[in-house]
Amino acid sequence: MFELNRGLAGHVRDANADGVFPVVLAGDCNSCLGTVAGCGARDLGVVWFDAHADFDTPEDSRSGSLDGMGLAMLTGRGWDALRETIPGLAPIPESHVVLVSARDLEQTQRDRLQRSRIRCLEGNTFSDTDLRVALDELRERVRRVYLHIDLDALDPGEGTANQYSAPDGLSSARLQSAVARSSTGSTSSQLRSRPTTRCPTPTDGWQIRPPGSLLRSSDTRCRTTAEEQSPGGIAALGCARGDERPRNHL
Ligand SMILES: [Mn+2]
Repeated sequence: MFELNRGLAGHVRDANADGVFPVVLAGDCNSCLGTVAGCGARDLGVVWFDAHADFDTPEDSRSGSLDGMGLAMLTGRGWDALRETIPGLAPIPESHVVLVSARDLEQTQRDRLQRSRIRCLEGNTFSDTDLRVALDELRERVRRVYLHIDLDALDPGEGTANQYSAPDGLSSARLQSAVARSSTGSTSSQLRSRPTTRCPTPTDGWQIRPPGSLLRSSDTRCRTTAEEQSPGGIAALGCARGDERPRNHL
């Protein structure tokens, strides 16, 4: 995973240097590490859509799942030595993170979140005003936003993104609206990238690319596919194999 993110950081950095908007389609939320490293952590905020907090460290995880540690690592907790091997990666302050739709939380995970400075808008219980206030406060602290979308933020009634989907998530319309709000006022240079996760089905015709691969705006075929299949600008996930569900928590 760390080796993959070292490579991803370089691709994202190159895309930014070329003036290309980076959209990372990944089957693993830990792609956040290489993506943020490639964009640079300075003045960067994070809006993280996910049914889960991904805020465990090896010391406090009960599952041992590395995929449940992405946001913890991004904010500077756990795997210190290996994180340092990702060029350009620096911790994002917790106060620069808005976590949206997390609800599949053990009590210890909930307690850790509450002790942190991460702003959490839980499940589908928050109002549009709650979201607007959280985003306004974030914009006062940062100049750019890294938008991370794990599609298990969606309610299972809308679609099942992975085997860890949980009830009481967002409707598709609400997710798209929230993503749009998160992007409002951002230029392509301010909204640095949009990693997304989604498990494609064999029949839906999405372009599949290896985990961590990068779509560049010059790649007309893939860009068009993502836009066509994802009205509202929510892009797709590339899984390792087209008809295989992710085996790990996203
Ligand atoms: Mn998740």
